[in-house]
Amino acid sequence: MKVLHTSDWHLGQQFYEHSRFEEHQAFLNWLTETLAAQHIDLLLVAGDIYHTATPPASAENQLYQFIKNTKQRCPDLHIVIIAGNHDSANRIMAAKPLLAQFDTHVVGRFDTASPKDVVLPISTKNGQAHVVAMPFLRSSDLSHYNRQEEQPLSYNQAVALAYKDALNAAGELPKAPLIVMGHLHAKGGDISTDSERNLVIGGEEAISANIFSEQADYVALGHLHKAQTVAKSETIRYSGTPMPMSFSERRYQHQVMLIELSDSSCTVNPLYIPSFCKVILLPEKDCVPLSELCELLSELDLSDENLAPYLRVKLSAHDTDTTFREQIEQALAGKQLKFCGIERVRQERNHQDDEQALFDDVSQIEALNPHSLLEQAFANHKDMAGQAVPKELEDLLSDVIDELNTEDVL
Ligand SMILES: [Mn+2]
Repeated sequence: MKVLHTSDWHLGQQFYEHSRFEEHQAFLNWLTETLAAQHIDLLLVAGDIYHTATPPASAENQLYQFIKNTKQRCPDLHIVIIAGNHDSANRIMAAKPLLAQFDTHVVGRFDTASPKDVVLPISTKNGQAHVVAMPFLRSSDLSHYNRQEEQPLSYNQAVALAYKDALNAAGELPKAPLIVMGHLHAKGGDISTDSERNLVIGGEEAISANIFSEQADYVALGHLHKAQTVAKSETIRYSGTPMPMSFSERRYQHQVMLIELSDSSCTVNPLYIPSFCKVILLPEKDCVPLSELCELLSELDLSDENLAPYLRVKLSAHDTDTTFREQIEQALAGKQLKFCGIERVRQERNHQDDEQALFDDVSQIEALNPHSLLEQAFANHKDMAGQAVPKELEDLLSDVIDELNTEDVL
């Protein structure tokens, strides 16, 4: 049985105020072709179908057209869709009876009183599987658990309980390969620098991968935008978004996961998604003088691009020519572009580790702040516990950091 796992489409999203409709359409067309070419039996979409709880009608239309077209091309295909934190559970569920006619199963909400509702026995022409289709869990979905316990459960504990109940319900069914779907931040996942910053700070809401059970043959996750394995397991994966969600992802290859499941084995391989709409940042590295920047812009050759690329421009804040906007506009005149603004850069970063820094883990960056490290060192030292860091020492550290900054070492 062949399964394809994708997530975080964010249909209806705008990128710097530009509609992504055409880009989404190009992806969906590619997906339909890929599902047909790869003879896929089951498509899993692990949440965040839409970008907002009230997507534009065009985005909903796009999803339904995709399902209709794809079922025409691949009549035997089954589809499972779960709601993510961006989706409205009710809206996703509204079309459930109609979508069922297209072998498309949608799960918007988890009900603690009926965990079996998220367990879907899927029977394809090349085999069967049970899918635990767990949507994004809001605290309010889990409040019933708290009424049963003496001690209130943490969010993470309640989520673990929800998965346990659903997996138990799946365990009561006749034996078949088990797939678990979820939309959450599982422990160990990397965070993309810009586009998910507001999701989780310092990994506080990250949930241990243990909750998915050893019984699961494959765990299809959504929520994090970079494709990755979780807890070093080849079969617990985020597929990531199909397209860049920020300029930091401009050189990253987006992907979907292709899973081959049998009674005894599970192999997973990524399939790379073509870039349908280029994301360009100029200059790529350090800022250059305005005249040089304008030259770079005039030289941009976009004749090979199907869809107008996104372009963002960097200019040093020290460049004080007040006509910079006009000059940049002039350099771009007549070019088919989606302009995403001019970034005034105060301080150049060190670009040595640019590739590496693409998806820096926010918690790691926070942990490496020298001042908080100093505070921690004080708090942890047996002789100084409870004492504040002396001001002289703080100042000394600031001086050293400033010095290193001017030498461009940090
Ligand atoms: Mn999400």
